[in-house]
Parts: sequence; structure tokens; C-alpha cells
Amino acid sequence: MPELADYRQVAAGKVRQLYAVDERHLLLVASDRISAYDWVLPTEIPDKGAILTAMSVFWFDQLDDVVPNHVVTSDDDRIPAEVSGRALLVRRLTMLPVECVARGYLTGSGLADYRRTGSVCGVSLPAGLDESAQLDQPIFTPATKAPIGGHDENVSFAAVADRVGDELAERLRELTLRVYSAGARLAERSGLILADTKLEFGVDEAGELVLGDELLTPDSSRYWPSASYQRGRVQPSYDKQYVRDWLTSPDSGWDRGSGAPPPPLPDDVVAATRARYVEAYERITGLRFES
Ligand code: Q0N
Repeated sequence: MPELADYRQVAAGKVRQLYAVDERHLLLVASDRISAYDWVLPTEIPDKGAILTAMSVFWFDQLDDVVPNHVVTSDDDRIPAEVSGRALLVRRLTMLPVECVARGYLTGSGLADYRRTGSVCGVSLPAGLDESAQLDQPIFTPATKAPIGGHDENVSFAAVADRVGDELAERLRELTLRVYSAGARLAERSGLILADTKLEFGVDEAGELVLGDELLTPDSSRYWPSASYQRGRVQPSYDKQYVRDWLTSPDSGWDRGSGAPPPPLPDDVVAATRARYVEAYERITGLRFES
């Protein structure tokens, strides 16, 4: 059985890492780390990496008739024991330099752009939309990846076409919207609104478009409980609200604007947050999460 240290790290995000297994395969490892307010917190959420990995696998499976994906297996001798359950063996792709975002609701950077310009990524929207408004139809709002620490920048469809060509750009928009719509429909049956999602595509050796990275997890998507949805208000984060509320409460002693790193989370906030990830997994998949 290999150890993680046997593999060379080829990429790292805030909470996930990629390692080279061989010329054709990578190991995608999800940690238990959690980020909030642009910081990776000093406290881990037990099982978060395993829960999000299982959720991603569920969605890749559900949507494999819409678009092929990079997953080879989650159960393989090439996966080190120390990351078993939170790692996927994936096909090595040539990733496209664009974050493919679909939005069915208006919030976050989409809302900010709309308020400034009346459109998002060049998609013109009707006047008078407010925070968290549902859009008449989902829109493709691509972004380009910021270097670590920065924020992704929303870009126009034309900017995507400049990077990958007209035909590929059209296919990315089409596939992204199809994935979003299929995901939103299934989430809705579990009482969840899928407000938006971010996808990353690559191209395989045969030249086919393939979905990479993670899929429809709370780290890549905004989920809102349908039961408490209120147009005109910022919706509480399904997974991170306990963390945000505690960090910005006097109890934490943390000043978000000070530049100081956030303090460790108390045990009850960790437990409540873990329970939200388990609940999201169980609602979406209809399966029990076994740790
Ligand atoms: C790849 N990223 C995005 C931390 C970094 N299947 C693949 N083949 C080749 N490259 C990539 C993938 C995937 N997935 C994706 N960087 C390289 C950045 N993240 C992804 C998660 O881990």
C-alpha cells in the first residue's frame, strides 16, 4: 500500500490537494479543513472530506449521462490508507482555464455585478431583481481563476470564447446549464434549492469534454433549504452558518477586519457544522452517512 508521501503534489487549493499517481492518473484528496471569510480555519470538521467526496461521487454518478467525469474509483490499492474515504483516483485531464458557473438565483458576486451594471457576465437581466431572487432561467456566468488568495473574476461569454474557442465555449455553456438544471431538480425533491454551482471541465486524451474537480458539493455550490427561503434576504449558508455566526459574535473575540487569523472553533460549533454536512449528504443522496 502506498503512502501519500510517495506521490508528488501537483496542485493545492484551500481545502483539497492533487497528487500525481502516474502519467494518466491523479489522486484528488479532500481534507477536513473549512474556510470562512477567506480564511482556512485552524479547526477541522471531522469527516467533512469524506462526506464531500461521497457527495461528489453521488452526483458524478447521477449526471454521467449528461457529461462524462474524471472519476476512476474511490476504492483502489493506489489510494493510501491515510486518505481512504476522502480521496478519488481520477483521470488526468487537460483542464480548461475557466470556472463554469451556473446561477438560478441572484446572490454574491452575481448580485453585485447586476447592481452595478444590470447584467452578469454580459447576460442582461430584468430591472428590479433583489437579493436571492430566482431568475426566469438559469444563466451561465463564467469566471477566471484567481491565483491563491484572490477571488475569481466574472467574465463574459466572449472572454471564454477567446480562451477556448467559440465551439468549446458553446459546449461549456450548454453542459454547465444542463448539469445545473439536473442538479437543481434533484435537490428540489430533497427540499433544497441549488442556488448556483461552479464546475471545472477538462479535455481527455480522446479530445472529449470531461467534468473534473468536485461536483455539487456545498464547497462548490450554494444550497438553501427551500422551507426557509425568503426572497429579498441573504440566505443563511446551509453548511457554514454556525461557523460564520460564531466567528462574528462577541464570543469569538475575533475582529474580521483586523487582518488577524480567526481563532479555533468551539466543540459545539464543530459538531453542529459536521451535522449539517451529514444532513446535506443524507438529504441529497437518500443514503445514511457511515463514518
Ligand atoms: C486539476 N485543478 C483545479 C486542488 C486544486 N482530473 C484532473 N486532471 C488534471 N488536472 C486537474 C484535474 C482535476 N480535478 C484541477 N488543478 C488541476 C484546482 N484544484 C482541484 C482540486 O485540488
